[in-house]
Amino acid sequence: MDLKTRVVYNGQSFTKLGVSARNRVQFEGLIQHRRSSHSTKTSAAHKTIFSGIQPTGVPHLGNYLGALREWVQLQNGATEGTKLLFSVVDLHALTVPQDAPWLRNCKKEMFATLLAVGLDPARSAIFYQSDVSAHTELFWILSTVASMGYLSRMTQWKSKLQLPENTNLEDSAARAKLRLGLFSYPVLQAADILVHRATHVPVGEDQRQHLEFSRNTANSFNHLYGSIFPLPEALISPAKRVMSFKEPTLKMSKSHPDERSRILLSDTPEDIHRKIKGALTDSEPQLKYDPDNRPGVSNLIEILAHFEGKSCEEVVSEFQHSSLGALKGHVASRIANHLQPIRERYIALIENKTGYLEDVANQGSQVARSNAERTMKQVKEALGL
Ligand code: AQP
Repeated sequence: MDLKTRVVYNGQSFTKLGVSARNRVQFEGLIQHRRSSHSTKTSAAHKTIFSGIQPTGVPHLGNYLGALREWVQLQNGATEGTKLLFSVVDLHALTVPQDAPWLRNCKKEMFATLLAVGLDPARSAIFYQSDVSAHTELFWILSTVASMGYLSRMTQWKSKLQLPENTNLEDSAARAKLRLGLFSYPVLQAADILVHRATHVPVGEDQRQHLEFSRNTANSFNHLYGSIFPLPEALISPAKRVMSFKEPTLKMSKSHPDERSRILLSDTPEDIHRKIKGALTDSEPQLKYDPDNRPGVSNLIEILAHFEGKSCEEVVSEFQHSSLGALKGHVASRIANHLQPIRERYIALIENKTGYLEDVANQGSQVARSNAERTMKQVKEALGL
């Protein structure tokens, strides 16, 4: 079935995007730069790029700048032969209690967003994690080599349960609240990456710790059973941590209770202007980039810098004679203009009744399944299963 030529929305067909020579050079440069800062060597001939996002709500600006925009850039600049796999990691969403109709809807919204931002099913396998059972099969196998000590030191389970960072497993609050799924979530994430033998994983800074854990787990497995998994390298986005508009010392998050703390990719220009206008800043008269002491205004400067491809210093010098209100207005317009076509594509995809999203998901899961099964065959042979 040729999905490329079948669907046209708003006069725009969802076909493969051209790979310009410039993009290709940028991509190669990015990989090369990052490879040189790691000890692991990966063959240029076997690049596999994998990443995932949880269906816990429509993605926000942090997800976009920290992950999704990078995924699309990597896809558009990828050389022939690079494997690209992107997953809506629905099993991870189960680490907190879910309502079935809500989750079903969130999955669809997330899938539509991945296409709306520019992932191209003709180039990338886009799939739901739960459609590829090898992810959970490898999760079990990796859990037999994953270190409990390492997992207990990780921050995610503590922050999700709102426990202090120095909490350990002996702590009574941890014992009462912690479930095995939340605790072992990084093992499933390692399986997501390793089952596709990913060499490069584009993520936001908050995922660096999980990537290190994946490498550690791959190493433990390889040491015991033979060299099956490449050690995946994190491709950390330049937008490391986009901060909350209401609590700018916390990262922007889908699950924060205050919806004004984040801009969603589906927000209208009016929503965007309202949220930026209400963003918590300070009363200092002079504009200054100082994330430690002035996190609110620094967050706005950083966001603008990411959209305009400038440094924070350049943004500050451009706005040094302007009011904070003028800066806010400019940031809001910049974001609104950038997100407008994404929002239009998103709405068209969500309203489409032809089964297009399901077709793309089926196509993506077939590719992902066959890729994962090749790994599982080797893993099982190595284990004697
Ligand atoms: N604020 C952020 N700044 C930069 N990057 C971010 N990412 C998330 N928040 C920011 C990156 O987005 C990708 C997908 O994240 P995820 O949904 O799988 O999980 P998350 O990191 O837990 O994201 P949220 O928004 O905070 O979701 P909830 O509230 O459900 O936990 C990742 O690459 C992440 O780095």
